[in-house]
Amino acid sequence: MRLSDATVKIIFDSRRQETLTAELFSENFSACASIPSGKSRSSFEAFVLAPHRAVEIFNKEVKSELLSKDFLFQEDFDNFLIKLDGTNNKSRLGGNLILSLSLAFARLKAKAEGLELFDYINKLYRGSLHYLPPSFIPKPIFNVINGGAHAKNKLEFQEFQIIPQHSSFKDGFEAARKFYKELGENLNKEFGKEEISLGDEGGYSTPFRSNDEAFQELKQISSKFFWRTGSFSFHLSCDAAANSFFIKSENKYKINEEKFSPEELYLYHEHLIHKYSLIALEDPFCENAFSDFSKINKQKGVYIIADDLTSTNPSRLKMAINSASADALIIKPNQIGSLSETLEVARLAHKSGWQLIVSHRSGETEDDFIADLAVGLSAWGIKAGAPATPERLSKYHRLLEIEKIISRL
Ligand code: 2PG
Ligand code: MG
Repeated sequence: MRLSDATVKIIFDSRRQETLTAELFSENFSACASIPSGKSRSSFEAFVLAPHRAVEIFNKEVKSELLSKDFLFQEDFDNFLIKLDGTNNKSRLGGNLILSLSLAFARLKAKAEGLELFDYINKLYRGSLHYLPPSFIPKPIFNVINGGAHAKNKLEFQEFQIIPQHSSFKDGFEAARKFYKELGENLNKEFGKEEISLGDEGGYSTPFRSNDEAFQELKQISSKFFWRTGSFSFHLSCDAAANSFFIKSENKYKINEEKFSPEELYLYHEHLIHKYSLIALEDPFCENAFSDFSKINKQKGVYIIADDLTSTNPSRLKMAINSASADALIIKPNQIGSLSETLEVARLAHKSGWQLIVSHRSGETEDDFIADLAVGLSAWGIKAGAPATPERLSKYHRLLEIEKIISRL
């Protein structure tokens, strides 16, 4: 496919920070993609180039190259940019610039082929020989209480989540909205309106004194739903994002003014997993703690999810697979910086029997690409924040749309 024009511009994300949006044009179609940004980033993520510099380098060095070529496949397009960058971590062109172009190209190509984006991704992911049309919507993981780097409160853990158990996404989404509303009303009563704000991902930020208190609140509401409906409606889960409360020089984790050795943190997690029947626990230890992850991964009945540990990077993932450090993987395209590489990581995890969870970033735009990505990969779950603010809702609204499309197939 030949491009007739290409632009990259600066827009603002949900934290009012500058980010990139790319638009690509072919003879008959055009397509855009915008880039999110993380706050609790690992050390292994693709380089993020300052947006002004990225626009400059795009106009000077990249645009004319793109317009002079004919790209038959997604991989040709992505590999061309990766080569043009020429560094290990995309520090010359920026992972953000490369990804904005890569995702816009995917949308353009899907349009040219007359495919829904999730179908286009599914075909790339499986290859035409093993093609199976997507038949379900991944479990939405709603982050309803924010802590850690995403909120100004005392909670060390970053995300306190609910996962509806409904068989349709539409019903689960409705139930999650009711849960979120009831949670807001309870917190208003307990703490007073002026003490409540929203964290970066739209979950509530309140003066809970401990992680335990936050889980307790979710458990109470979840039990009320159980009594009202007669069926078990929600699982609880969590992203501890332990990197952000790790003290490297001491090999300790700081929780509630107390310092925990990795062994003590293991026991703390074990207590929470059992007390709140957690179905998943993300980043229980810091980004290099492969063996501590392996130990907790022996726990039955709970998915141990790797995010900072693996950083959507194939060599990090191979290390985690070899040490059996987790059984589920966070997929964030901007950690690696192109769609093709994201798919490669997902394939590797899937081959090793890991579950996939496609994730947004804490600084988001209204771009809903990850909804199609999650469906295209037949992921186990999708993390897109609270069922509240517009940049989070855009993903859930696209999933509602996809559910309708799939039900007609
Ligand atoms: C995470 C993400 C998204 P951030 O840690 O999983 O929830 O946070 O985008 O700030 O890295
Ligand atoms: Mg995380």
